[in-house]
Amino acid sequence: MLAAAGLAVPAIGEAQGAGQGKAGAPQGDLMLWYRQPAVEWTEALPIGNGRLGAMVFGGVAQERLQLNEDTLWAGSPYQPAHTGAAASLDQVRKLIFAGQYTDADALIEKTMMATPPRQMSYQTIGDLLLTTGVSSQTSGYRRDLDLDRAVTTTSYTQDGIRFTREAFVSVRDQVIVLRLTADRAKSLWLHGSFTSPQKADSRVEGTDLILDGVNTAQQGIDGKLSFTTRVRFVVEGGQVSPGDREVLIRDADAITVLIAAATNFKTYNDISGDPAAVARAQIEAAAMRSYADLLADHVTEHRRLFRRVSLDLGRTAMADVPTDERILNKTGAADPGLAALYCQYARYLMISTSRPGTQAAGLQGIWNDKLNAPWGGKYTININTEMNYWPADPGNLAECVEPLLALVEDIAVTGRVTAREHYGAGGWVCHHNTDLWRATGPIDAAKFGTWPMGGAWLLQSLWDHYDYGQDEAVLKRLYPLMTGACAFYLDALVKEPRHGWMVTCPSMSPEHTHPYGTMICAGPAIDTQILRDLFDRTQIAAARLGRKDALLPRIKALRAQLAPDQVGKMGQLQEWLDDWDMEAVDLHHRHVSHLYGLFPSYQINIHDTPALAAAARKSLEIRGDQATGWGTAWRINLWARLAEGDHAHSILQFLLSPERTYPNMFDAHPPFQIDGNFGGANAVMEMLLQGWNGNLYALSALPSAWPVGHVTGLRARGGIAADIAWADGKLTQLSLTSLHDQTIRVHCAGHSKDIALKAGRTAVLDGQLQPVA
Ligand code: FUC
Repeated sequence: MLAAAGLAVPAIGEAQGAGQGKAGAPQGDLMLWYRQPAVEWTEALPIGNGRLGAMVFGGVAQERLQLNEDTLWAGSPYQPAHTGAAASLDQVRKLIFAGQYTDADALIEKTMMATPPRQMSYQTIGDLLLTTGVSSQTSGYRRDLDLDRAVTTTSYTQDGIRFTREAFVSVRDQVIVLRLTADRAKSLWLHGSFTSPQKADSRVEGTDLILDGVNTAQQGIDGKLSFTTRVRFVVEGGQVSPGDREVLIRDADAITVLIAAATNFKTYNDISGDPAAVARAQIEAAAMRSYADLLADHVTEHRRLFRRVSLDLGRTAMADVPTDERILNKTGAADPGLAALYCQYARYLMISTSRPGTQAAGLQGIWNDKLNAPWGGKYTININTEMNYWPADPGNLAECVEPLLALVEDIAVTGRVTAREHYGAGGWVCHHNTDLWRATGPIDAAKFGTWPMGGAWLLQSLWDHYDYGQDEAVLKRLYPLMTGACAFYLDALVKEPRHGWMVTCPSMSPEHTHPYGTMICAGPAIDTQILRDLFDRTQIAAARLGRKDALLPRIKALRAQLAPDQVGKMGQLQEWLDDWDMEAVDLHHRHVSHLYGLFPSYQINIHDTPALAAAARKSLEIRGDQATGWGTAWRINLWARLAEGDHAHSILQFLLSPERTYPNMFDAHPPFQIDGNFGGANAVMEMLLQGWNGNLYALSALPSAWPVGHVTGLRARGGIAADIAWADGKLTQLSLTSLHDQTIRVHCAGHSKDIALKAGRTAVLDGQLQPVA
C-alpha cells in the first residue's frame, strides 16, 4: 500500500510532497558515482542553483571547478531587426508560390536576415584551480553526486589520511561552497588560483582571491558585461598566505571555500549593475554562517522540490555498479534502475538550472566551459528550449518554469520590432533562436532562420504549464502574450493559391531540406498545428478570463481557414503542403516537426483521431528510431503517445547507451545538449501517465521491461497529482488528488471509469479502478 502522505498535491512552493522520505528507490540509489576523477568535462559533475553553476572534477592533486554565471553571455544590448526587410516579402511569397524555392531562399538571404545574422553565445567564467598537494599513492577513491542532497563528494586516502571534499551551490546564500576536511589535524594544504579564457585579471584583496573581467564582443556587438568572481577561504587552523594572484593555505584542519560571482546584467536592455558590490555582499553574508548551517539550509531547500517525486522501476545488481560502467553495460544485464536514475537526474538538473529569478535553461543548462559554446549555448526554440521544459510540470517542478515565462514576456516586447520590420505586421514574432539580449530575428542562414513560429511554440509550452497547475495568475500573464502572437498571424498569414488555405509564408519545416534544394516553403504541417493550438487556447483563455477582445472572432474565422493535416501516398502524415516526404533529402532527419501534433501537442492522438495517429506512426517508422540526443528523446515520447511501451523502451535503451549518454549522464547530441536529458526524462513519465481534456491514462505505455514498480507525486493536466503502483505489468493501485473539484475519466488496460475528485482529498483506486478508500 502506498503511504497516505505520498498522495498530497503539493501546492507550489510548499514543503510537503508526495512520497517524501517514504516510498522510492532504496537508499543510495539516487546517486551518480565513480571510482576515478574526471578527466573530460563530460565526466565532471554539475552543481548549480539556477544562476551559479560549477562542474566539479574531483582530481586528487588538483581540484578543478569550472564556473558559470547565467548572465555571462557575449555582447551587450542590441536590436537586430533588419530595417525594411518587409519590402522583399511580396516577391519572396510570389517565388515560393511559383515553386522557385531556391530563388526565394537567395532573396531572403540577401535582404531579410537579422543584423547581425547570428546571436550571442553563453560564456564560461573560467576555472578555479585548487592544488591540494603532491600526488602520492591514494586508495579508496570515490566521487559521487547525491541527487537527494544536491551535494557532490570526493574522498580518498593518502598517506593514511582520509581526505573529503563536499561541494554544492546554495540558493539561500547565492554562493558555491566547497568544504575540504581530513581525518587528521593540520593535514590540508591548498593553493588557489584562477584561469580563464576571458579578458580577465586575478588579484588578491586581503585573503580573498578575485577574478575581474569583461565579456567578449561577437558579431560586431561590443562586449560590455563586466563580471566579478570572489573567493573567500574560511580556514580552520593553519596559515593563509596571500600572493599576487593566488592564495596559499598550509597545515589547516578544514577549509571552506566560498565562491560568489555576478555580472552587471540587470535586464536584456539594462546593464547598470554593480557586480563587485553584489559579490562582496554575498561573500560577507555567507562567511558569517557556519558550514553546517549553509549545508543544512541548502539540503532543505533542494529536498523541498526534489522529494516531491519518487520513482522505482525495479532494482537489479547493476544498481550497485559505478555509473560510468552502468552506461557502458558491457554484460547487457537488465538495469531498469538506470532509467529511473536518468529521470531523477533530469529533475535534479532542472532544479539546479532554472529557478524563479534566474535565466531559463539554454542548450547546456547553465554548464558551459567555452566562450563560443556549440550553437552559442543559446535558446534554440524550434524544439530544444521547449523540450528542456517538458518534464518540469509532470515532474512536479512547476516553479522551475518561471524563467521561461519571463523570457517569453521579454521576447513579446523585442519581437514587436521584428514583426513590424520583417513582416509589416502587428503583434510579436520570434524565429528559431533567442539569446540573453532577447534577439528575435531570422539568423544563421535563410534556410535555418526563416521560421516565424518559435515564439508561438514557446507559448504552447507555457500553456501546458498553466494546464498542469491551473494557476489563474499564470493565465493572466499568458493571455496578452498569446493575443500578441495571434495579432501577428492575423497580419502575416497569406492565402495559398491552390486550396485557398491560410498559411505561413515564408517558413520551413525546421531544418529539413525538401526535394527542391532548400528548406524554405509555405505552410509546413508543424506551423498549422501550432497555430491551431495557439488559436484554440487563446479562445479558452479568453473565456476563462471573461475577455471579449475584438481579435477573438477574427482568429476564430482564421482558424477555420487553416490547412488540414494531410495523409500522403505512403500513408504518412505529410510534413509539407505537398506530398514530398519520400523525396526529402534525409528520410531519417533528426527533426520530426510534423509530429508536433502527436507530441508535445495532443491534437492528434490514438483515442480521438486514430486515422491521423496511424499516419503519424507511419511517419515515425519512416524516420527511424535513432537520431541525435534530443531527436532520440522526441521519438521516445512519440512512441509513448502511441501507447507502444516496448518500442519506446527500446529507443530509451539507445538514449541511455554510451552513444547518447556521457559518463556524467549528460546527453550526447553530440556534443553535450541538455535537451535530451529533459526529453528522455519526460518520456519515462509519459510511459507511466498521460492525460488531457479530462482524461487520464495510467500506465499508458508501460514496457514489459518494467514489470514491477511505483511512482509517487507525478502531475497531470488539470491540477492532478498521481501515485501509481504496479506488479506483473498491471496496475495495483492508483491514487489521485486534485487541486479542485472535478470529475475525470480514468483509463487503464481497457478499463475506463469516471472518478469524482474533491479538492485536496485523495481518491485511491485498485487495479480495476474500483475505489479502495
Ligand atoms: C537545432 C538542431 C541541431 C542542434 C541545434 C542547437 O538547430 O537541428 O541539431 O540541436 O538546434
